Formats: sequence, C-alpha cells, structure tokens
Amino acid sequence: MKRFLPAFLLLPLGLAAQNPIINTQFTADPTARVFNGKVYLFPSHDIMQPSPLPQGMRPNWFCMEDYHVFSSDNLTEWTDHGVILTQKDVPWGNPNGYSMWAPDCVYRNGKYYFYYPDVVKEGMGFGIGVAIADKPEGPYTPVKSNIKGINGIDPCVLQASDGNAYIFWGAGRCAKLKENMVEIADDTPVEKVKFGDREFELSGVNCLKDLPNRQAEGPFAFEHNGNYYLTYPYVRKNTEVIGYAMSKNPMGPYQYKGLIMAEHADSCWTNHHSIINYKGQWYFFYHHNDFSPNDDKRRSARIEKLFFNPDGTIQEIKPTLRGVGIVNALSKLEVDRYSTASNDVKINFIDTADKFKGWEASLPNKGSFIKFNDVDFSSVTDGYLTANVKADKNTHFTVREKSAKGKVIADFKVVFITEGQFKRDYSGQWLTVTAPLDYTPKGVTDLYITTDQGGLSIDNVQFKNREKYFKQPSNGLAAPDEDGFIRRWFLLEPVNKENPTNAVFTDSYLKQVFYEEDFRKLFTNSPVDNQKVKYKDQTLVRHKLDSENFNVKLFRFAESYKKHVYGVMFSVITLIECDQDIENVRLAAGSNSASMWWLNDEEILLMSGDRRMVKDDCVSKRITLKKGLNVLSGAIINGPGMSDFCVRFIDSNNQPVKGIKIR
Ligand code: FUB
Repeated sequence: MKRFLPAFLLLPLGLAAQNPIINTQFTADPTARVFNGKVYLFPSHDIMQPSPLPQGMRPNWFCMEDYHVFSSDNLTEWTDHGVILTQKDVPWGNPNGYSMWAPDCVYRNGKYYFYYPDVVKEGMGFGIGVAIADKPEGPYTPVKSNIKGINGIDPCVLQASDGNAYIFWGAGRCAKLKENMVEIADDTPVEKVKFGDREFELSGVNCLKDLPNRQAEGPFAFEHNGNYYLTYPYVRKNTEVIGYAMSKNPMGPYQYKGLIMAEHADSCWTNHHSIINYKGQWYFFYHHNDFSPNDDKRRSARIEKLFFNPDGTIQEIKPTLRGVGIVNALSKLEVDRYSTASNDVKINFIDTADKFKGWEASLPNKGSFIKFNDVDFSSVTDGYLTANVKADKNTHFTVREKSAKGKVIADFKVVFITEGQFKRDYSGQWLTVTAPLDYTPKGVTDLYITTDQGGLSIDNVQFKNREKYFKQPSNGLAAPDEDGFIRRWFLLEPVNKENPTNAVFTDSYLKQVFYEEDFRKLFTNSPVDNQKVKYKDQTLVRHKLDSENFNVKLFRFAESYKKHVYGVMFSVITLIECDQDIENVRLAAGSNSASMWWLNDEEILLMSGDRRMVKDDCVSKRITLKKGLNVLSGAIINGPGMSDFCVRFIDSNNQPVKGIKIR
C-alpha cells in the first residue's frame, strides 16, 4: 500500500547530523533497523489534530494516520521513501482512528514484516497488525486480520539466536511467533488479570513482572554477547525514563539493571526508543518534542551513541542537540544544535510560527562559544566559509579547530563597519557572511565558534570549495576564446574607493576618479607579473592571470588575495599583438559596475551608471588595432556589487575578432 511520492521527495533531505534528525515532519517512536547495509527508520508520524476534532478523538492527544519509512547510510542524510501504510489501508482497523502508534519492521524468510498497532474497527482497544513487503521501502500488503491473542500497542520483534522470533508489546508482554510471523505460537500461555472488578485474559508472558514498570510501554528487545536486553520506557517520577533489564532467555526472567536515559528535562511525557549496531557502533534512537515545545504529543526522532560496560550493562546516555555522525564540512552544519556550549549560550526558534525552520544559537558575551564535533574536511580543498548570522551590535567571531582557543580556520566581522570600507549597519538582520579560510583542517575534527564581543546569533555554517576563476597563464601567446573574449589580463589588486552606492557613477565623477593622478600612475604599457605598485597608503601587486570564464571575475580575484571586494577600483591591462593593422573594429565591453577603456592611451569607451555585466553592453567608436603591440587598459569601479567585466573586439560585421594574440 505504498503511496508514491513525487521524485523530488525521494531525494535525500539534505539534513546534517543533528537532533532532531528529520525536520520535514514529526517522527515519533523511532524504530531503526539495519537492512542491506543501510539504516531504515520506521517512526510513527505525529500530526496536528484535525479541526474540528473527529467524534471520539481526545483533545490534545496523539494523532497519527500513516507511516513513512526513511533510510540513510551515514545517519546524517535521510531519504524519505514516503507513506507505506495509512489507517484507511488497514482491513481490521478504524479508518478514522488516528492511532497508528509505534511500529517495528523485521526481515525473515525473504520478506519484510512491518508490525503496527491500530485501534480495532470492531470491539475495543488496540490490536497489532502485520504488513508484508519484498523490500524495506515497500510496497507493503497488510494481512487481513490483526494478530490473534494480542491486544495492545508498541510491537517489537526479537529474532533470537535460538532461531525463534518473539514479539514483545505493551507493558513488556512477550510471545513466541510462529514461523509465518503473523500468528503467536499455539502454546502461548494465557494469564487472567483483573482491572478493577473486570477480569481479562492476556496472552504471553509478562517480562516486566516485579521490575520497575509503572505505566511501562514501548518494549524494545535485542540480543548482544549472549545476553537478552529488554529495554522499555516507564514512569519513575512523573514522566517516562528508559530503563532496561537483562536475561539469558528471550522470555526472561529479566533482571532490572538501571536507566539508559533519564526523564526529558522539559517534561515531554513520553520517550520511545530502539537500539541498533551499525558499522560496529551501537546507536540509541529516541524522541523528544523539539519542534513543538508546548505540545508533547508531537515528537521528533533523535540519535545518540550507546556504549556497553565490559559486564554487558549499558552506560546511561545524556541527550544532546548534536546527535551523531561524521558530517561532511561541505554540507550545511546546523551549529545551533551543538555538541557543547558555554553556559550563557541560548537557543531559540528562528520563526516561532514555523518551528520546522529550526533554531538559532545566541552567543551573548565575550568568550561565549559553541562546539560542533566530528566534521570531515577531506573534501575541502581551496575553501571558504559562509555563516548565517544575525548580530545585535558590531561583532567579530572566529571558527577554530579543536578548542575555543584553537587554530583559527576563519575570522568574521559581522557588521560592515570596518576601516577602509563604506559604513553600513546590518544589526538585527539575518545575513550570510563569507570569510576565506586562514587554515584548512585535515580529516575529521571538532569546530568551535567563539566570539570576543558577544551579541551574535548563528544558525548554520557551510564550508565551500572555491570555484576556480583563474589559472596561471601558459607559456607563449594566448588567443581570444571561441567567442573572441580576451581572457589573459594583468590585474592589479584593488584600490580602496569607498562608495556605499553606485548611483554616483556619472560621466563627470568617473572622469574625475579615473584620471586622478595617483590612479593613472597605476597604468603602464609594460606591465609585469608580481610587480609591486604603491597607491597612497596601499601596496598593491599586479598579477598576470588567465580567466577561466569569458567574464573576468574581479570580485573573486580581490577575495582570493584577501583584499576589499566592495568599495573598490581596479586597473586592468592586456597586451594585444597583431600581425597587421586591423581596421574598423570596435571594442565591445560589459562591466559591473562602471568602467572606462583606453587603447594605446586613447580613451575609447566610458560605461557610466550602476551597471550589471552584460556581454557587448557598450561598443566603442571604430578604431584600428595596429600591427605589433597594442595596450588595452581598463578601469572598473564598484561600490556594493560584485565586480567583473568582459571584453572583445568586433569587426564591421559585428563578428568577434579572433585573429589577434595576447601576450
Ligand atoms: O506514540 C504513541 C505512544 O506514545 C507510543 O506508542 C508510546 O510508546 C508512546 O511513545
């Protein structure tokens, strides 16, 4: 009964390792299983209650109408395979019961058996049904009737090393399954129990008899190193903890051993879990009401690592926001779900009207920090870092390796009020800020984000590999590209020229700044690679480069030499060799923003105003490229934009001139 999702929904959800692990819907009661080398997650699917409430639905209660299955091979990126069963598909269930509670799924005899509770159509209470598939993702076909003899919720099937499959449910009841996996064994004991003055018959063995078991539910049983573990939520004080008991036999008697996880700190009443070993590490899946802090019936799956002591007992687990998994530095790191943080760090929803948008972490003081562990840098080459941040004052933060005082990877100034730059105040706005990497860590390491001023909120960071915009020029002469664009240039590092807006780029302003004496001195007819040039208090270097693109990305050029990228002027030169005079050609240029062009020291084109780079945006008067060497030079100015330009010559038929060589 698989419902097919549009193809784009089958794509990985693109989530980084963090808790909760799914942020597109609620995912309660997470049962994880390993099939075919992958982890499959079978949660129940909390939804908001319909309005008005259907008849008989308890207000402020659980509400689930279907199941999705998710998979992952790294525990950090999850694929939603869509709906595998809905309440309308269950032949014996109430189609409007909204009670598709905690499920399980196991593989046996070439089939996948999906066990799920639902309220029965006839009679009272919950039954447990089975749906069968050939693949973990489905399609699943529900068996016509629920398992006879079982009234209750929260099925879990243990496939023991004795060759049998055992089903656990409710408050720790257990029965052996027949080989068909859809019936309990004929010799299952039946116990008579009294609730008030009514007597009921309950099948199976009560494995939690005489153990701490107040309001116990959600049993999860597994076997490890010759021990059987029965792990289960129960109420120790007012809300659920997860405890466990051990035995040498699947059906007990079990001995209580202690807690795996204590009560949720914020009194989310339920917890529900599963335990797997994946690639040699044990993991504990559980839930919390992260996305609905005021409503503990809408929950979301989380993961932590689980460890055994040498005697087989389990170490208690403290919930974290970070969760598990080595995360690729090139994916979005939701650092608001950190591993640890200084005590003053607070987290808040980014948007309280849409909590699935996630959180921000605020670092209020000098010295505040957050740590985000296990980031894999093996795919980061020549990288830079972007960060999604908000500042309530000018602030400065650094991303470091291994400790809050560790080696600086990247250094950010959040509000652009810096020396030599035009003033602009972005306080209180979400911004994506970028910084070059001062240092690229190797392998898997921990990140620390620290601020020496406070006033910072951060949502996520993402490392990015720098696209290659330039390469070192090859020996010899270069030709224009197939469209005639000139790609070989001497580019001088930018001159700082504060301009908060490009609206000032009138003809007269441009003539004034481009002909200013010190700026003109930056132009030469014999440019040299790596030549140092003085401009006022700046020392600039000229670089001979071949552009990878038809448009020469001056913004990226400036960024790569750690120069200002906004509020700047560039001087660019190219040396053109012609075998003969080429008459009646015109320079066709595009630039972001304004620019001026000279051929052999004669001004041939002025492109004023606040421009975007467009091919052949403006053309010059007709000119002659003379036999021998021609020097084409340009000045480009920009305020807050990303500077670039493209230049080619066109002939009298508007065709690109390609019969030239660039020195
Ligand atoms: O999700 C509904 C119920 O809440 C589950 O079946 C219980 O285990 C508890 O998590």
